[in-house]
Amino acid sequence: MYNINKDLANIFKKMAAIYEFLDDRFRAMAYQRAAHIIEDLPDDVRNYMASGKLYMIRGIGSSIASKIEEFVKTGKIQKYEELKKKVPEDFIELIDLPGFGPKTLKRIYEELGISTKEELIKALKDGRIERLEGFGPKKVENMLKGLQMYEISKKRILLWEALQISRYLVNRLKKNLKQIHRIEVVGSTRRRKETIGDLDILVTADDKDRLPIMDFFTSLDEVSEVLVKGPKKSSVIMKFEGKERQVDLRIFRDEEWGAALQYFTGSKQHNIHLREIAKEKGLKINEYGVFKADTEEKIAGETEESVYRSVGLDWIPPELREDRGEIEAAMEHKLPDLVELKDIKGDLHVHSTWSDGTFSIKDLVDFVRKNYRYEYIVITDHSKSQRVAHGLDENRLLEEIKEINLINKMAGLDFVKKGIEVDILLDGSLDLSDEVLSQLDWVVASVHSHFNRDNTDRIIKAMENPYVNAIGHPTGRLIGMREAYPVDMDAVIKVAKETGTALEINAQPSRMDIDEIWVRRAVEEGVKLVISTDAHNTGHFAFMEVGVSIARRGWATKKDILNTKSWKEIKKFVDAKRKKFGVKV
Ligand code: DGT
Ligand code: CA
Ligand code: CA
Ligand code: ZN
Repeated sequence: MYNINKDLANIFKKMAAIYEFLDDRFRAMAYQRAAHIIEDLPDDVRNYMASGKLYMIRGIGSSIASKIEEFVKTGKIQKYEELKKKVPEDFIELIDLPGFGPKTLKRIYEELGISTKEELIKALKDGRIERLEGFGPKKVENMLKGLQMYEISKKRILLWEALQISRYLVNRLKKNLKQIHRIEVVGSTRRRKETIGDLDILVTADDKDRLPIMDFFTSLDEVSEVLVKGPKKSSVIMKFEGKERQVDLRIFRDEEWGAALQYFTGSKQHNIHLREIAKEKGLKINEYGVFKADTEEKIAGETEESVYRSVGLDWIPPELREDRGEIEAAMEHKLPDLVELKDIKGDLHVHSTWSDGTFSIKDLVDFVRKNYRYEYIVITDHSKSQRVAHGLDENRLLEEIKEINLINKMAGLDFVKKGIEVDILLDGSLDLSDEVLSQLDWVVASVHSHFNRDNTDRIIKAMENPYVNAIGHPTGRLIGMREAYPVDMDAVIKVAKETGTALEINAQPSRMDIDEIWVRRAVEEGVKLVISTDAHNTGHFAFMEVGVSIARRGWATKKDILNTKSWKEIKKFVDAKRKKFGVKV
């Protein structure tokens, strides 16, 4: 079944915001905390319920646990329905947007008598809100931007979410419909774009089985509306995590599989270019196959390879199909040998309970050793200026180093590496001394403040520190929430190369930072990249998959990604930088 923790967490966040609006700080905090705990649970709450452990989750009181139970059983929380009636209806969707929030909305409601989204937008634009005490033009600009990003994010979901939904649907269809011969998710999800519009699923089956398949698909629990229902194509609206998604299902014959797969994977630009090439060769490509233009004779279509081969191309990995030079490369047999998930040997950015992670180092190690074939992980907790994240000062970091040494010693391994995610301060200096940084195996430096200013100089200065090995989430964007801060990435890439510093591809689903465009530029410039999950709990290690997708979409090969290498090689990278700067290795 589809994991419902996120749905629940979203409801609890809304409840927290409403309580805040109603000046009930105590309950607001309790629900906020519950939302975070549920988001971070490694397992679906229904499994906790089934095994009788729901009332034992740390930090969840019995009143909240009973609401979880109610939600699982009825799909609703009565208390939430009651609370919603106590604030203006339109505020429910706005109340947790960046720049809005319960306090802001409350003042707008009380001081201007505004209670609808329409009036609110009008007041943002005509200066009424700007004139409220403590608001001003900057705040209003941020609110309008927040609203705009929210409207966009409603239309597209994150790749990670699309993959979870797709896999859930594919499993349901496969399990219940033995008539299905082949099934694949196509469209932008198969190309692993960072955000996804609608979901496209392709299957093959015998003609007589088409209708029963469509009957099953259009009557799934999650379907809220059937847009089109036919024997070849159906489109429905499904509801996941409170968001509406369109899902298209198309049925083809087995002999058409490759052509349909190719056509519906897209992208549109890639397909257009491919068909131009076919035309020059006197061929015609459509979703049913490749045909001779004059005689209509079918010459390919059962496999995707056959479609590409028919026009003289190598098979092209879906991640590259954006018409950005991949067709030319396939023609010359020069496609890059893209990095794969199985090449990854470890994770270089992991948080533990020493800062804001959910699990102890010991638990993280046990989990990773059990579930992944990694050779190492690096614990990189936050440094001291991240107060809300319980960032480490020099003394606590030294304590953490001791604990790591002990864990390694007891296991007779050298699996856990000592690291830090050190804050880059406003002037580009770091938040911990070189003395202590020099004792670490790996240092990630990140910007976590002053998102409005140009951060180029700050990041460059950090890269000039001999102990900094990677820049974490280099552009600071949060998809659908916060744009990248101003930063000259070309300059950053240049200095990364000169100093021997790696750039991070942060695999957190809403970060995907750096993006595919900058990955490709870094690869072209010969800058080393790392793919890191920035894990704050054990469930996050799985994000590596989408990090690898971004790398692949940026044409990265195994040799471009440092964490495809053994620790010995990574140490060489670290030592080379220290030598270059003339400090002790
Ligand atoms: P999305 O849904 O906005 O994230 O992006 P896609 O790429 O999944 O786009 P979608 O769902 O409209 O169509 C899926 C694929 O089907 C698309 O990548 C290429 C193919 N396709 C759909 N409609 C057309 C069309 O009118 N012309 C061409 N050439 N291809 C199409
Ligand atoms: Ca699509
Ligand atoms: Ca579609
Ligand atoms: Zn960070």
